[in-house]
Amino acid sequence: MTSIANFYKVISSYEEIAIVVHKNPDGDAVGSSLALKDLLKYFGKKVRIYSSGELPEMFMILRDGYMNLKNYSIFEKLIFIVDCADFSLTGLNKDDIKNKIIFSVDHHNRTKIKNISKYLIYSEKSSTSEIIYNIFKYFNVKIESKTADYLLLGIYSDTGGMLHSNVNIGTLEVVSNLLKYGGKLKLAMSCLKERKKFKRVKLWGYAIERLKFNQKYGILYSVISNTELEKYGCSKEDVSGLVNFINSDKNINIFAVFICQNNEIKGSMRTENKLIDVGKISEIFGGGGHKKAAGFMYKIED
Ligand SMILES: [Mn+2]
Repeated sequence: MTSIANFYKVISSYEEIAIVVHKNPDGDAVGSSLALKDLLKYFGKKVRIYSSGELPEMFMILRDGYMNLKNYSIFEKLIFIVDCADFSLTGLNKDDIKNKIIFSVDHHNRTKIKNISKYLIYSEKSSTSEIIYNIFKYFNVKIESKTADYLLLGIYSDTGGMLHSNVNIGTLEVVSNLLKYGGKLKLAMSCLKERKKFKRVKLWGYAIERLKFNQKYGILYSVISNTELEKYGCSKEDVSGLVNFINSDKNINIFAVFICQNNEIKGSMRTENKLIDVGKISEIFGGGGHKKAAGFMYKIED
């Protein structure tokens, strides 16, 4: 692993730097990429953020900061990838990364670090945004209020509004400091509120109604198919967050949501049971994540 101390050494040889967020980024990917851009700009770098596809609707007000990889190609020699455990989700192809340095900043545990030459991975952190905060602190860079807003968006998004068990005293300290630096929760709140659009609430209602409990293994799960997504005018991104919502009853071992679309199964799993590692289970299906929260995208071969 690259140390935070070496972070500056790595970036010092590059004038132009790219940041890439994965497909359908969540609040942490968005928040950490925007904050990292501010940090690199502070060090005098020219920075562009690329995304694989359009940003989800809930981040509409931030869309201008992103360049769609469909329309632009990456020429920068140093590419940061934030909050992305699965390289294939970046949308980067072989030519994009040929002779480039790929630098991953992340809090997802992983076994594969294919294509990545530098990395700062702290799986004990609540979010990638918290790691970016630490880099600001290490180099004593002032966090402007706008940057604090981005970091708060990331932390709030990954902790379900400070309700998940990945929140610890360190996370609270970071949030408290960000508020001190003039950060507001307004951005985080308005993005997260967007999720409660009528069509999405209807789809969630359907999925909750259809929850099934497997007594033998203690798994609570719901399966959503293409037909339902179409019926409610939703895409699979609209389901994101549902698994956190149903994660409640401590007598249940695993909470899971599966989306079956065409020849793909997207699974999201959560657990609060210390003896279970949903990250390992996800790995079986080519995914990854943490002990408590993980997901996969499984392609059914013909
Ligand atoms: Mn994250």
